[in-house]
This record gives sequence, structure tokens and C-alpha cells, in this order.
Amino acid sequence: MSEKPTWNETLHNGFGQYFSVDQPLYRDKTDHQDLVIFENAAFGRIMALDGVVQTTERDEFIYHEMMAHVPILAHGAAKSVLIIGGGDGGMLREVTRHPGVESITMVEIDAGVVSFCQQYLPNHSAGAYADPRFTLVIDDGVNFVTQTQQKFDVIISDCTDPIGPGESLFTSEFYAGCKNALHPGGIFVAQNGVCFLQQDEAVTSHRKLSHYFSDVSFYQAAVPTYYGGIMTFAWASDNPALRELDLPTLTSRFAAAGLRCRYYNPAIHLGSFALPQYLLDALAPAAE
Ligand code: AG3
Repeated sequence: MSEKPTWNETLHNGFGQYFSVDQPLYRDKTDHQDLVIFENAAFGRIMALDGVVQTTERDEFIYHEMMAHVPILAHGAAKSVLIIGGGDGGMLREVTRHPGVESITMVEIDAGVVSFCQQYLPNHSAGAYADPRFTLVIDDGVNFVTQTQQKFDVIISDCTDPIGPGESLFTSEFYAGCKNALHPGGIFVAQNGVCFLQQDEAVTSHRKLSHYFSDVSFYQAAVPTYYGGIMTFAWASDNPALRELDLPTLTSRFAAAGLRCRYYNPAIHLGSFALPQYLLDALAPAAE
């Protein structure tokens, strides 16, 4: 029997997922990370960094739509958006779909990820790098948010897990910088892993963010290749009303933006703030 080579994810101890490598496309160590891109029959092109799936052609829309449209539509008048990480271009693509957004800055530490993904995952950025509202900065995210004089309405931390270079994007220093780089009324969101398997990360992020923001919570979506159940996205602002908008308000903002999505809709937005009881219980002591 001939077996296809497989790629195994190494994120969780004693448990994980594998993909057949139907066609290897790229493998290299960049200055910062070990990057692979390959073709898989079930999920299309897959990009992984340091043994962890970052994005796949088939299910990336769920993650990118939820991290872009939930905060931007909740804000209601976002003009400036900062993406931290996001080197595959998928987040940028979704942010550019908002006609009301006037400037988009993306701060990616690894220029290699940006160029390899433009070459091998062109449908992620889908031309968004040419948007006249866009500025690319190759820099460390912590460095950028602590140094910049600019202010943003929405900050999206499209980071890796807190392993390797991405670890700095889960520190108090980074969260303080983000708070400082937000306009009043601004919203910060961040990828926070799958809470069933990475509950400690959610608890830690919640505790750290609560030092800088008066309203800290999570919202969620199930992304199949972020294996192990729902992914939680950290949510931080100073206004609890921003995550309690009603359906008519969200529906009219969604219509005004002229978006057509494959995962996001106003009812999904509303429901995504409902969290499982085990997570709420784990967060409760941290909130005291
Ligand atoms: N970065 C988030 C990948 C997180 C995977 N983590 C996990 N399975 N726990 C995605 C980059 C997409 N733009």
C-alpha cells in the first residue's frame, strides 16, 4: 500500500490532527519561523508555522470574517484599523471590504510570510495589498504599539499561539501598548486559541487585559482546522454596550457596509458573545 506523506500538528500534547501532503509547495525556515505551505485534498492550501496550522484555503473565511467584521461593525464608525500579524493577507482582505474604513495599517514581524503567502496563497489577500488605504510595516508588534503616536479605532491581533515570536503578543506590555494606541471608544480583539484545550491562555489574557480595559470578554467561532472545539477571540474595550448591540442595529450596519459573507451575519455576531459555562466559571475568579 502506498501512503502519502502526512504533516502532523504538534500544538497539543498527546492529541492532534494530521493532513496528507498531496503536494508540497514550500518549506523553509525564515529568520523567525519554520514555514510550510502544502496542498491537501480536504482543505486546499495549508500554511503552518512552527508545527501549528495558521490558515487553510477552505476554512479561513470563518476566522477572518469574525475577527474583522465583529469589531468593525460593533464600533459602528471605525475609520482606522490596525492589524498586528496577519501576514497571509486574509485579515487585510476582510478589513478592506468596509467602505467606511479610511486607513489600514498592518504590522507583521516576518516579511517572509507576507511574500510567500502572496505567492502561494494569493486568494487570501485577493489583491488587498494594492488598496490605497493600506500601509505595511515590517516590525515587531509590541515595538510598534508602544512607540507609535498614531491612534486606531480597531486593533486586530491576528497572532500565532503564545509560542515562539508570537508570545510577545500575549504580554501586558503589548496590551498596554494597544490600549494606548486606541482612540476613546476603540476595540481590541485577539486570537486566543481553542478554549477547551487552551483554557489557561484565555484566563491569562483575560486577567492581563483587565488591567488596561474596563470591559474584557471573549467571543467565539468554530474553525475546523483550529482543532479541538470553539476558538475564542479576546475582546477588550471600555464600553460594555459595544458587545451588547441589538440585532436591528447590527443588521442595519451590516446592510450599510454592503457586505456579503460566508460565515458572518448579524445573528452569528450576536450569538458569538455567548460563552460556555466552563469558560465563564474559569474566568470568574480572574475578574474579581
Ligand atoms: N493565526 C491563528 C492560528 C492559531 C491556531 N491556534 C490554534 N489552533 N490553537 C491565524 C493566522 C490567520 N491569518
